[in-house]
Amino acid sequence: MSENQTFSIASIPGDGIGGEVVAAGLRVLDTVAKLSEGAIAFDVTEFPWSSEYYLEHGRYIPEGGLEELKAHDAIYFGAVGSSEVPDHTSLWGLRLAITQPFDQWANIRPVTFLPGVRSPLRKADDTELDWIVVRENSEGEYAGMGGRNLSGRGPGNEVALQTSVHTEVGCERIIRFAFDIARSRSVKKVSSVTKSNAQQYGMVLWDEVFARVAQDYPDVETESVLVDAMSAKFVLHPEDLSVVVASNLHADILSDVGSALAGSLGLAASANLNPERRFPSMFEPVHGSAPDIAGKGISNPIGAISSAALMLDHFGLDEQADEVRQAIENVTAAGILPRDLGGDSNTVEMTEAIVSQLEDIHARAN
Ligand code: GGG
Repeated sequence: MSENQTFSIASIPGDGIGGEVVAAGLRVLDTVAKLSEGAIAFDVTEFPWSSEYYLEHGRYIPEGGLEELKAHDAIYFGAVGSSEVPDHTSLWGLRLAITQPFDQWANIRPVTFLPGVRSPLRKADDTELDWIVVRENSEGEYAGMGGRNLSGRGPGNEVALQTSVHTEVGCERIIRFAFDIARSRSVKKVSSVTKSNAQQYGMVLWDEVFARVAQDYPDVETESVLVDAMSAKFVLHPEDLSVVVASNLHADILSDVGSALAGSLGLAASANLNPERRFPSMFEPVHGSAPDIAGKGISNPIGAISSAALMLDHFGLDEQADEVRQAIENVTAAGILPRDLGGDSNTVEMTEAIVSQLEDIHARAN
């Protein structure tokens, strides 16, 4: 590794438990920097953009805010969602206001089964399960196209349109991205998910692009599965999965099912990538702001810490990323678990246990 690499990170804790899980991830990154003995540094700038900020200023991201973010190597995001702001206002005001203009078109969401964590799937007891959901992150059902109209119909007869947009370019880039990931895995398989029997335009286009792109990857096994059948497959035959590529909405739902099967939504990590690196990519736990437990210090930091490991991968710090993932595995294998996984460790105790494992792993390797 070259000496003195400094990575600038924009941190946006956001709402609810976002603050505590982002603090946990930054504590782990601090440890990675300390263990590198000066070779790596993370220069973190915190942005206070949240629902509280919105209620005070009338917007989530101030004028010029995206320009400020653009100057960073990566964004580390917590969560957005508050009982005081409609969910569609907060999602479009903060998370989508970053992912869409920064063209973070690939959202990867690994489904990871950790040792010591009980899965609701009996099969997980004796079968190696590990797959990755690749979410189209720029268009589809999240295109924001549509409208509402009451005119000429009167109260009780309103009409609303919510239009999905699937472009050939958008389908092709995410499908190729999924195939490239599949090639790097031991099981070289891509499962494409649509609902093209019912949605005969956009999702048929997706299926056709999938079939065409697949011809360029003869070494990768493929299947096309309807989203309802794929939901059943997640539960009944998850051992058949390696890379699952789906539209914005379908992949969002499927990845929640996947992380619940792995034990909890609190475990799930994600990376919103701009693969061309024209804009910073954004790393965030899949979970939301969890207002029911916010402020109690008991949230599960594993999703956020695993997302920080994905950020390390993005920086080319593969060894450090693997050490963080190993530290998490060692902690759960030792039975140190947060509340959502049936344990009694709080956020800080979980984080310190992971930090301590990271130090041990690093010391043994060096
Ligand atoms: N950390 C992820 C987060 O806060 N997500 C909020 C949310 O409601 N996401 C829904 C979505 O992105 O589709």
